[in-house]
Amino acid sequence: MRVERFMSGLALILLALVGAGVAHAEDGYALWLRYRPVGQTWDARYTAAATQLVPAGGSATITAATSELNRGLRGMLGAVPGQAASVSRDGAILYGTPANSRVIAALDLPLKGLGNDGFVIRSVRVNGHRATVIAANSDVGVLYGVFRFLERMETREPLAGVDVRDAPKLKLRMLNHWDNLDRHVERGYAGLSLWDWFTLPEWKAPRYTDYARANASIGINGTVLNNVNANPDILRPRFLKKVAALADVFRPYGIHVYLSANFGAPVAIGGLKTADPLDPKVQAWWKAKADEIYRLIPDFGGFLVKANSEGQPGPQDYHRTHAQGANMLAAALKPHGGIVIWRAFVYSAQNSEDRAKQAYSEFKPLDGKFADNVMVQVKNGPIDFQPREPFHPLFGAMPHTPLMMEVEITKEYLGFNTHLAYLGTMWAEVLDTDTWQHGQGTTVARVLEDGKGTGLTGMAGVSNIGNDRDWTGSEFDQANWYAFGRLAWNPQGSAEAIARDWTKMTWGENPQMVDAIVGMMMESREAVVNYMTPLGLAHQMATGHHHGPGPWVHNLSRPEWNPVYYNRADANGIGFDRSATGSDAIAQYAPHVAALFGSLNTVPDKDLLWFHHVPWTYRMRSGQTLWDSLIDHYDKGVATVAQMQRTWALLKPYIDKQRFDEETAFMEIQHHDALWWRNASIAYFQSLSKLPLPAGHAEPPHDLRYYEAIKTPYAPGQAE
Ligand code: GCV
Repeated sequence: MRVERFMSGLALILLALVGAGVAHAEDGYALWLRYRPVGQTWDARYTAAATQLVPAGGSATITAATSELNRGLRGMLGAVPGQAASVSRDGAILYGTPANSRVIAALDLPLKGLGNDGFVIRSVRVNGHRATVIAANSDVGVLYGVFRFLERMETREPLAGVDVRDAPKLKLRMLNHWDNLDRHVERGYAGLSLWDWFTLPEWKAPRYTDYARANASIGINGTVLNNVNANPDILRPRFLKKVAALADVFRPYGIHVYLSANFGAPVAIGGLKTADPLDPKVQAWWKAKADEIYRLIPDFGGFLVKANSEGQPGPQDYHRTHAQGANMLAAALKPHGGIVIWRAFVYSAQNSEDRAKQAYSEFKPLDGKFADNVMVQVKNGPIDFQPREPFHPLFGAMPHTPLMMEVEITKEYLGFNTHLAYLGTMWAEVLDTDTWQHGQGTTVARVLEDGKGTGLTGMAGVSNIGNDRDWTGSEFDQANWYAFGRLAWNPQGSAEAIARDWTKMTWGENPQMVDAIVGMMMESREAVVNYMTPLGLAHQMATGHHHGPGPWVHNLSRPEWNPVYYNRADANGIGFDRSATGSDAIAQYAPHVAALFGSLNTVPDKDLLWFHHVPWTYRMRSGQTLWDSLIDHYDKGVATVAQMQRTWALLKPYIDKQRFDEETAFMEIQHHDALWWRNASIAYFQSLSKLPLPAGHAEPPHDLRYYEAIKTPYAPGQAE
């Protein structure tokens, strides 16, 4: 969708809207659950469909559903309908399970096959009255149905004749918080951690409930509370009580709590001399720890583990495999129904193999060797959450192991909170890609939907949530939290449809405004790719904090932490040869995919420099030289941001001042940063290629030294 398309129409519509009244100031706290008044067009219709609430059952989850209906209907219709024990008038909303309501049971709704979390929303007749029934096999399913019902109202969908039947395609839909016990959030750009460990467990801040509401509204059902670079102290009794308090708040909303476990905990806090997974004392320690946790939190989800990666301890410290480590923890959790999520994000400075190959090399031989309550969590791409990566080869290579895909909602490599980058398109791109594992059609989404006989399927998102008033550090980053939940519920969902729903709920229903915002969102991630790392480049970010460009950096202690490792640029050309003549990373993909990526004739332009080293003068399929095309992409990225700024400026009359002003300022920052990226990258690559810029493209205003000297002290989100 092109942003320009909306521009001319917008200008006209704006004229009509001026004078219609400016929306009142908002601070973003309400997220997409704003429940703003529906206005004249919908008022009568919705009011007629919401005259009475008839809950079935009295669980905390049904109580939460009732309070959400009250909140939503009060906001949208201005009044709360009365509550009744049975349907006694037209327009009742009846919600519950067949087990708790004979009326719902008698309706004989198609609940079979919907599992615990699916639901049906349907217009029915009960006791001779028109009613809407929201039914499920469990109370949590009912709650999801209630949120979907309210979302229909927020997005102004008709309620009359409604007939929705839906269930999540993945079982685990999980946030991973990289929150430390001192409340610093690694790669967090929205303030401190939400978890106030110091005042827990006594003070359960109301915000914890709002966090649970927001997650439940998009189907998220698990949360890992602490950083994968895990402080073992989280497993001490003092902290477990605090964890239990949070679990109590989240339980009615169907959210299970998980913890990142430090593999070295038996030594660090257990007084043992070893953490060797085959040592019976170590096994007994973890078993006792699991028992202790489940006494406090009966529905505890399990452990997430980062082992033997970036300095974290792990089984390899004792010459054991990742599978031996994972299975030992899995045995401790198994009697309680808990699971282990073991991360495949491993690479080593001592290993000279192409970093993109190392996780596959480590894990592929372990396929089929994990216990049936272990999932392997694989990042979307083989390196590390870059603006664009090809899909991780493990998705096509572990036919016997349930895989969870990990994406980074927080924008460590995409400009932090101030760059507008809608990540729904990025994740959908990966999910829709065909691994060819079992022939054509084995997309990453389908791989995730296959529990390999264990029933375990899932997707995890590294949270972008902090204690900023707007939760995520910017309005548009809320969209990424929302999109993550929606895609984890349905990995085959449409990024554009999700952006549209979010936009209507977050900014308002005016169709032209919605089109304009959705247009911006749909182009935004590609803009970031273009001004940061076009044509398959990756990891060109400055050292440590990853803010701003550093394509020249070559002196870090670990080779694979240096941007030059990835761009391999020299006087002759640029790009990482991962073809058969290079690192042969393509061989980790199915033959069809390997052939596609491995040949210069077929590799998509967007992945060119990821898989190939080519001369600066290489002829692209477009007829341009690579050099000219590279410059074009940088400029296109900057131009798209400038276009987004113009579109946004036109939206001023539609949007409340606080949110409008903030985004205006953030876009200024983004434009400045995009230019910085463009100029610094061109200055560096030109120092090697010695080629002139193509006609019509401006020289960088400063020399390379100027860009190399730029520092960003105290950038947020850095570990140290
Ligand atoms: C939690 C990247 C990030 C690290 C992060 C790591 C991981 O390397 O820069 O901050 O550590 O990924 O996913 O474990």
